[in-house]
Amino acid sequence: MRWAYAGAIFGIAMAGLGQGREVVNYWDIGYVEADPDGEQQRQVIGVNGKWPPPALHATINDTLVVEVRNSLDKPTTLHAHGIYQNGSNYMDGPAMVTQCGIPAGANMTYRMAISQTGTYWIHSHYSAQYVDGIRAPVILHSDKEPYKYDEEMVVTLEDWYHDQAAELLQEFLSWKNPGGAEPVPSGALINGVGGKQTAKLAFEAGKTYRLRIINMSALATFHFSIEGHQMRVVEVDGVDTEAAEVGNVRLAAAQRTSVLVTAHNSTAHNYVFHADMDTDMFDRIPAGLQYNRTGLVEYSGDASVWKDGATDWSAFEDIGLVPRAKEAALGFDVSYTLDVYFNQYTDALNHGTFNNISYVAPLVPTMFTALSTGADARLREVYGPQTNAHIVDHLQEVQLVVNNFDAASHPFHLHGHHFQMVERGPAPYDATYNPQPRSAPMRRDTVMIPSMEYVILRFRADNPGTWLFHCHIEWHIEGGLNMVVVEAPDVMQQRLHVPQQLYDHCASAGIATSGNAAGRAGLDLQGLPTGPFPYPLGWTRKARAALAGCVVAALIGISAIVWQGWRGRGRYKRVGEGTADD
Ligand SMILES: *[C@@H]1O[C@H](CO)[C@@H](O)[C@H](O)[C@H]1NC(C)=O
Ligand SMILES: *[C@@H]1O[C@H](CO)[C@@H](O)[C@H](O)[C@H]1NC(C)=O
Ligand SMILES: *[C@@H]1O[C@H](CO)[C@@H](O)[C@H](O)[C@H]1NC(C)=O
Ligand SMILES: *[C@@H]1O[C@H](CO)[C@@H](O)[C@H](O)[C@H]1NC(C)=O
Ligand SMILES: *[C@@H]1O[C@H](CO)[C@@H](O)[C@H](O)[C@H]1NC(C)=O
Ligand SMILES: *[C@@H]1O[C@H](CO)[C@@H](O)[C@H](O)[C@H]1NC(C)=O
Ligand SMILES: *[C@@H]1O[C@H](CO)[C@@H](O)[C@H](O)[C@H]1NC(C)=O
Ligand SMILES: [Cu+2]
Repeated sequence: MRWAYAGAIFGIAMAGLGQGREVVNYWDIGYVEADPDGEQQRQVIGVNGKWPPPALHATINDTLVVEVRNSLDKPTTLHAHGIYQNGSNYMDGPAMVTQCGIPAGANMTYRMAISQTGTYWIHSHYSAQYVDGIRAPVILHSDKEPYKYDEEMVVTLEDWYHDQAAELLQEFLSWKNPGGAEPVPSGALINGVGGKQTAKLAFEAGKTYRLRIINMSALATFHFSIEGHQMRVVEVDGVDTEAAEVGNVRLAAAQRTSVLVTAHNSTAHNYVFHADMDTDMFDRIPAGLQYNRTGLVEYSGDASVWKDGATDWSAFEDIGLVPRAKEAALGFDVSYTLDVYFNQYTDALNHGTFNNISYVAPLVPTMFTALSTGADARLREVYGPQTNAHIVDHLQEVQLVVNNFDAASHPFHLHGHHFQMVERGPAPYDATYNPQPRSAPMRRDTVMIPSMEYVILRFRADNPGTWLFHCHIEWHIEGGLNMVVVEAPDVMQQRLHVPQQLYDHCASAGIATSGNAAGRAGLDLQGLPTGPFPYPLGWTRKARAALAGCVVAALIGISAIVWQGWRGRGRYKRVGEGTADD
């Protein structure tokens, strides 16, 4: 008792200085076997010999520490999705943007000062690794929650694949898949269970629950609803909102929503809840795929299930929500328009692109280039033609106009910031149309943009660093739908002190930590791979098929050594890939 008391005093004393506790978690990341849907045992990536990885909890002003040991046979990294990393860009995690992968067998300490509250998640940002299961909730508690509730529960929704992500990726990025059809999941998991098992939420009569719903999908969007219960949205992506009554919530990959649900006073019935995957994104629906999952809100073990099947699928519009902490719409000192297209490129693969540039990782992580190139760091060219770097100055108000010209919806995520959703409408956005900005626009960190619509996003450049902006569908990240905001490189150079371990990881992988994207001085980018490029205008489908056919025929006839050579030349690195030969 004495110790607990002393601990509490200590905690309060520290909080008085504006500093919380240090919350240390040990994460030994390694392979484990799991069979969450009872349909197929497979190798997954877990933590401390278990899967799913445990949720992380911290309170505002704490320092959240994750001591990682990489027990995989390949590099890994962790990205705490939605956490600002203010002054600690190097803890953000995307490989080849802010760090090299943590080499197999090495360790890394992620230290994150927590200045936020709400519902977040953490996942590997190395290649398509998170699809293999290395993803977990991060719950950041407040000392003064704006809403009263009796208990909280985390509800994770994720699509699940029976095959290894590396194999799926190979099939996705293949000349045999010129249309870019994404791998269709084998099923969906609710709180880590699927197949014939039923996820249960235990409710007690009369209590009010906060459900923190997190979409940890690689591809699927979910619609969530509970039969016979009202839900009130009170948080999206860590931003507290005015309570909004809804029949269902829609969550695209990487989005989070908290809803308050008040339990009935009677325990006479249990109720069905729904988590339906939106099949619009699926190229095909394999026989037997259970895309509509249900679970049980359980009041009593022997109560009958109350069913009327009535679910409210009315549209859920996040842009109509109102944040509790209201901020006037920002203006903009700089505006970048980003046109989203998917097309087959000259390497015969289908690529996701912003302004017809498909992202290819540089040879030096972008943060190290920003830190080591002095005044040149303000030139877009030093980051190389394929990183799609966009430079913004310290404290500028920045506008991103994103036109989604693709046939599918995409959830876009900006690292390091919450952005305001200022406006949306049919694409393309017409700059002469100057809409009256919303008075207190909603903020979040991941926005779903439907096909042929635009969204205008604004944020203040108050967090010096290199921040990825990308579609959060894992297959599209790998297909190149990324770009980097290089925010205030001059201030980064003054303020960021990169821990030695990051340099060591790069050194052991043979990756340079200074110079331009090619690791050279000035604007000499010799050695940096370029392309793939769009096909020249006028190239017909047939001509492209013929070119792809030629490449393939040539490859089949050529020896393995030449194949390796071709692969080395034609290959480009994507986010998350450390070395050319992994
Ligand atoms: C967190 O720090 C801020 C400013 O330093 C302070 O106002 C707030 O009370 C602190 N909150 C907690 C829970 O310690
Ligand atoms: C990594 O950490 C583990 C345990 O925390 C330790 O046993 C091991 O020696 C460390 N490895 C390296 C390469 O520092
Ligand atoms: C999760 O996000 C994906 C991708 O946008 C989406 O297809 C899926 O329906 C979402 N799941 C939920 C439960 O919202
Ligand atoms: C449950 O009972 C309380 C107290 O009698 C009442 O205020 C509340 O409205 C009831 N809730 C429901 C959902 O009927
Ligand atoms: C799945 O749920 C959707 C609503 O999200 C509904 O329109 C559809 O009919 C359902 N399909 C099946 C097979 O239950
Ligand atoms: C980008 O590609 C699209 C689709 O192929 C094309 O319509 C557009 O004109 C291109 N934009 C630029 C700036 O080249
Ligand atoms: C980062 O911290 C500075 C103060 O040190 C603050 O002005 C700024 O708003 C913060 N930015 C974010 C995104 O948290
Ligand atoms: Cu996408």
